[in-house]
Amino acid sequence: MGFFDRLKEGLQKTRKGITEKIDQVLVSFGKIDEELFEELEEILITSDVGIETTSKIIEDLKKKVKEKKVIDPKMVKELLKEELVSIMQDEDTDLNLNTSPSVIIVIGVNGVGKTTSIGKIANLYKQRGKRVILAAGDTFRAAAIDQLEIWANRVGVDLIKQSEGSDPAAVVYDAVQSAKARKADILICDTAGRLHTKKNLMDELNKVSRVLDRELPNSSRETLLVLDATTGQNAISQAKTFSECANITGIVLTKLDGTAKGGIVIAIKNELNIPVKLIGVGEKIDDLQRFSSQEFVEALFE
Ligand SMILES: Nc1nc2c(ncn2[C@@H]2O[C@H](COP(=O)(O)OP(=O)(O)OP(=O)(O)O)[C@@H](O)[C@H]2O)c(=O)[nH]1
Ligand SMILES: [Mg+2]
Repeated sequence: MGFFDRLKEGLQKTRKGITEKIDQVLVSFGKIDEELFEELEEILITSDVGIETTSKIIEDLKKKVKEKKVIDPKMVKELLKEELVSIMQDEDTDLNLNTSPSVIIVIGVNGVGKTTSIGKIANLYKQRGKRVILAAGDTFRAAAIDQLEIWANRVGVDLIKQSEGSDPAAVVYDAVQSAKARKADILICDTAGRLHTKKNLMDELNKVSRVLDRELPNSSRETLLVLDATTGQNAISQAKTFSECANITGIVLTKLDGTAKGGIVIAIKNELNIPVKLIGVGEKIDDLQRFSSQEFVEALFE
């Protein structure tokens, strides 16, 4: 299956939740009036686009309808598509991995899909001929190390690990030395999503970050925050919390296939000042895609 069809398939539920409902509204209205906008507004809000972002979309849409003197409700769909693409603005979603080694740190609360996404990212770059090393920086649970090891074996990349409970910064230090010795192109570090307190978690991330600053001062680094699309508006508050202590360079939005409320992408793009770089559309190894607003809207509405 091609990339675009895979995206469409991953967005099935959201297509039902947003697009089909919008189509129903547009065919059921004989003219464009306030009530039609209210119906559209409700569809967007219930799809997790968020109140703030929805208000802006509806306002802009009303303006466009007026400017273009549109009278047929069916024409509203094209205008809405345009509006969604423009509100999401396509930034540069390339991962900045210009040095060898480059580092990717993957952070986020527990269960959002960090480890799985690391496996998928490793696969993506291995396929492109890059030498990838994984660091098992989630030492909080033994199962976390095992899970990453399974991914490392599946993809065919090296894993640097220590025992459960060891210092994640020490694991990352080891991994950096290996990455240098083995001339790796990309080092990807897993981190714990679950610790006793938020402060523990943030201290741990800071410590890992300091090791990388010291050991690889001139290396490209991506700090990717993983957010679970099925958690809705909660994802936005997680991003705000992590932003306070990490210099997040991109978001990986997982489990888009598992929600009818994929409108969360639109809210994230509009409310946070962080680019969505990758999206997860399934549990399989190649179910991770580069994000493009244009393609997202096309896949949603086509
Ligand atoms: N459907 C679907 N499931 C996903 C996706 N990404 C991850 N998952 C699933 O989400 C679950 C949790 O994923 P993990 O990768 O273990 O999450 P984590 O953030 O590493 O979790 P902790 O290590 O507990 O903090 C697993 O069952 C994954 O298969 C996705 O894009 N789509
Ligand atoms: Mg994990």
